[in-house]
Amino acid sequence: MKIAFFYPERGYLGTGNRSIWGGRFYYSLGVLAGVIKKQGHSVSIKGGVKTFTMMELSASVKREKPDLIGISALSHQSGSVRNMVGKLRSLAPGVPLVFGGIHCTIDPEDALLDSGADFVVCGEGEKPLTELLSTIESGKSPAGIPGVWRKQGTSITPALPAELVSDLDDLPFADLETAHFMESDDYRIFHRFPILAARGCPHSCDFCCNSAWQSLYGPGHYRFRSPEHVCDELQSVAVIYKDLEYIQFQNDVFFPNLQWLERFVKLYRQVNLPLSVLLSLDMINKDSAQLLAELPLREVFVGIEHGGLDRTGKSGGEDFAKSVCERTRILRDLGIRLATFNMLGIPGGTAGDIYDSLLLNTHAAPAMVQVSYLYPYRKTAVYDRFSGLRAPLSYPTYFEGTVFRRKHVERHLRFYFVNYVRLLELMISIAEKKDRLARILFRGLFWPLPLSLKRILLRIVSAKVQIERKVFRIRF
Ligand code: B12
Ligand code: SF4
Repeated sequence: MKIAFFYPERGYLGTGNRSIWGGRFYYSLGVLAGVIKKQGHSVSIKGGVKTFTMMELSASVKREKPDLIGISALSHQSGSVRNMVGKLRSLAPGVPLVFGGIHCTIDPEDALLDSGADFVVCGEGEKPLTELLSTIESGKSPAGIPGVWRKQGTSITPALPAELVSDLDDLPFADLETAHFMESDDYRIFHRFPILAARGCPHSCDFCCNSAWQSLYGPGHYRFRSPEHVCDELQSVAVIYKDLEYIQFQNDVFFPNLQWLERFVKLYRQVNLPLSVLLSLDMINKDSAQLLAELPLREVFVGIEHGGLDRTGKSGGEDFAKSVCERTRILRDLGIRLATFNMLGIPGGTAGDIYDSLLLNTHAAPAMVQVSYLYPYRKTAVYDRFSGLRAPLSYPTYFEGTVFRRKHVERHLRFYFVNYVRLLELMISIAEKKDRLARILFRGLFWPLPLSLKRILLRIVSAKVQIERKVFRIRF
């Protein structure tokens, strides 16, 4: 069968719907394509690494004449999916339309009703999609396949959760050609290869959709590939793409335990490209850091997020602050470059929380920070807790339904958001120089002053303090 995948990437939509970036490589879609190909089908992917217009979509469907159309999307692209489904119906009447991805996993019924697709896959796509294709190919009725929700007219047939891939080493490497890796910004601009060595995450942060995976599958959803499988893939990629500058591990927790890390460190010598990894603070101790230091690390990302709140959204208090200081120091002492994730806009958050976040960052002394808005995704704890902030069903931007849309809060929080990195640089410099007057003036920026006064104060502090250490801001 001929399968055409569409991923309606619209770029990262900033304020005023301006596209800030686009063109990211979607590793898991590359794997899904590989699985389908192995089953003997031909596969094409459009989107993801490059946006496409409706005209391009039409031309592609007319040219390829697919037997089944698959659509993948995050929640923010769900509006585009609805428009696409309408168009695809007239372009390819009778061709089954299957929608999958995290948006469908969170709420399959809603995704089915809202998109108008024939099928929605809830959970991991490999097993349900291969089974669906075999069933359609053999002319049987596609009923009762775990993970595959179906819509016929107005009636919806729910399904049991899709079966998980129990051993991730059974999956093929991502099909880079089909997923157009060479056209992605990851390759063209950043010269990096993004990879996932794991699926799932052991934690359950209030704002994260990981809770949807956990409620479907329980703790078993957190799985790792073997170091051998990961390094084999990286070696084969490095042979083809000789100008790669680094490897970007996108799994939320870089390693599951010390044995895995030890083995990985040995095998990675064959690859030996710089690598960028994500770690949760609790994975950092003297033993793991010693092993990490043997790798050619470019940087280690850790989540500080917001105002010393721990991952359940409660104040982590001194314990959390102490943990940030101690664990980040272990890495710094070994010369490992740090980057932090920061999240602004937690409902109910105050200027004081932002001050605390900056203070924690000052202790961590990162070389880079990534700042993003909290988005209240449905079926997350944050969404349930702050019912006043409910996001609309469709998610046209990254700002609808966030605290930044609330007028009186927005202006003040935006002041800190826009100036966050500058404030951090100032705070680090003031701490290093032990300048008492500058510290008092700086503290004033967090008093309940009118915004115009805060702006003037920021200018005064900036003029007084010479920033000696620049912190790089990652635009996400
Ligand atoms: C790797 C990753 C990225 C990568 C790759 C992007 C991508 N599209 O996944 C990068 C770094 C580019 C990225 C960027 C962003 N990400 Co991101 N990312 C992830 C992460 C950590 C892993 C994704 C993954 O591969 N999971 C494992 C695979 C197995 O799951 P999957 O991707 O859902 O795919 C499976 C099934 O859903 C299904 N499937 C998927 N598509 C299809 C299609 C069909 C037809 C079928 C049948 C099945 C199917 O089969 C797949 C294989 O089993 C997730 C967290 C998570 N736990 O999922 C966040 C996550 C997906 N990201 C998220 C967000 C918000 C973003 C950003 C907006 C950044 C931000 N501001 O937070 C950008 C936007 C990117 C974009 N426009 O595409 C959110 C999405 C929330 C939502 N409800 O939409 C998540 C869930 C994290 C969170 N905050 O909770 N991300
Ligand atoms: S550590 Fe990261 S992936 Fe895991 S639950 Fe928290 S935010 Fe989500």
